[in-house]
Amino acid sequence: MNTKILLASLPVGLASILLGQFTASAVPGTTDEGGAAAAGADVIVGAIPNVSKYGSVVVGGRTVMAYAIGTTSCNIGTAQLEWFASPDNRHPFIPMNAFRYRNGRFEQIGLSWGKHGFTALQQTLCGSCQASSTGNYLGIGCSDPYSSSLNGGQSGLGARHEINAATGVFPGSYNSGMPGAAATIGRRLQIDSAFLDPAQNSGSQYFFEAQYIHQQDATAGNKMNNASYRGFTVGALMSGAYSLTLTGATIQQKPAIEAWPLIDTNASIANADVPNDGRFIAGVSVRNNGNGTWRYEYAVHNLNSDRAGRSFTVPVPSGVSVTNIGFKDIDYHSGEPFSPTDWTSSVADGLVSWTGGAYATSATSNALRFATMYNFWFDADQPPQVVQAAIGLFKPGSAGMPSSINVASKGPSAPPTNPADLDGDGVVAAEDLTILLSNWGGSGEGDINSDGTIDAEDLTALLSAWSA
Ligand SMILES: [Ca+2]
Ligand SMILES: [Ca+2]
Ligand SMILES: [Ca+2]
Ligand SMILES: [Ca+2]
Repeated sequence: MNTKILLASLPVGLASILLGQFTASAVPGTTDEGGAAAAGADVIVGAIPNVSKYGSVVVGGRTVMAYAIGTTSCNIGTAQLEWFASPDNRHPFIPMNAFRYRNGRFEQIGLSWGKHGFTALQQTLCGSCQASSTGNYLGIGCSDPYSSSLNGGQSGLGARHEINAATGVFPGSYNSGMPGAAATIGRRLQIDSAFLDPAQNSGSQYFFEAQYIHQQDATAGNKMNNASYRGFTVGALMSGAYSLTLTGATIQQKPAIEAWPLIDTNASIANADVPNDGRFIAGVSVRNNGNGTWRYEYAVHNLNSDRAGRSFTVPVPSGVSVTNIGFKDIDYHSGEPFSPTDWTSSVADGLVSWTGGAYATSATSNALRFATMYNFWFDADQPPQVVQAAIGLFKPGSAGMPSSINVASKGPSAPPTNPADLDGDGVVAAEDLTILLSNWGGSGEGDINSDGTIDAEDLTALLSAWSA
């Protein structure tokens, strides 16, 4: 009998005592607009208390290590939260993720299928609890613990592709047509050993993230605060997998990408909400390479958009040299139907773009789906300025809905203009000389050295800047 089932069979007060309840301060919820909590049920992840490891399996030459994290949820809303076990679909779906910050890049390094919740206990992690009399509801103010070993139970993990994270709606009976779980790593939070190996990861910082997806919470307008994160460190290799140790407090109601600006002073993030859908969060960090180029690093996290992302574009003014374009996604596993094919990049029409397959071609093309983060980067020979980047959407929206959304970001600024290029056409040539001579002896256009007179000095400057 596992802890959850044991505790569920006990009176509420006794169960809390047996759990040795850790405490956390109650945190008010926020609406999608950041104001006071909306009325209705409002689930959050109150704590990520523990981690389980399950060894590793070599897959295609990669050593894949398997983990699970515990999640204690809280209902910080004003109504009881439905918690009916499958085949009823009124329960939370709980995907788990892992991230790494290394050399200026904040990236996803692992994902699991999602735990389908069953039976709510009525505990007090987030404050006083108005307990429900049954496990079919999480009472107002109450918390419910899922240990890491429970969240790692393979039979309780459901495929992500069945989930609409924007509405929180999914089939009550999960994993229809899906293969059984592979030994050790199947369906669990899988991380390639190379992402963890201390010998290859000097200076890396790591974070776990868990999210509760729930239709009642979404309907109430309370779905933007459903992810929380917590740091971890990597220890010794034991029994086939690195030991991972949780560090610091769980940061409630924030996805892991929120850690990026806290650990990288060059980084900033911004939300991009898709009307009638969900939220993307896009981060950018720009650093001077010290050789006349700047590295532009982007991370785009899909919190709960069902339409998903199909492209990412950053404006690039003419004359900017873009090199070293890169892309990194996170591949699904354990039989999820999604393509792993990397997006392709291009520089054209004043944009650097990354694009994946079209929904019209295949509904299982590689898209930036909920609870995943993709990375994009390039070098440019100009320093940053504030720009609007754009996320192109994968699934078509209903009538009147946009096909892409903008998000505040940074991109290369325009190259400085040559003061001798008087007509601004990019070259110093006869047209510029004509302008200078026609204004000779006067001032204004043609006064290249800005001394108030158009004279021989300006002619010399123009001729010395003459385009080959
Ligand atoms: Ca919520
Ligand atoms: Ca891929
Ligand atoms: Ca010119
Ligand atoms: Ca002059």
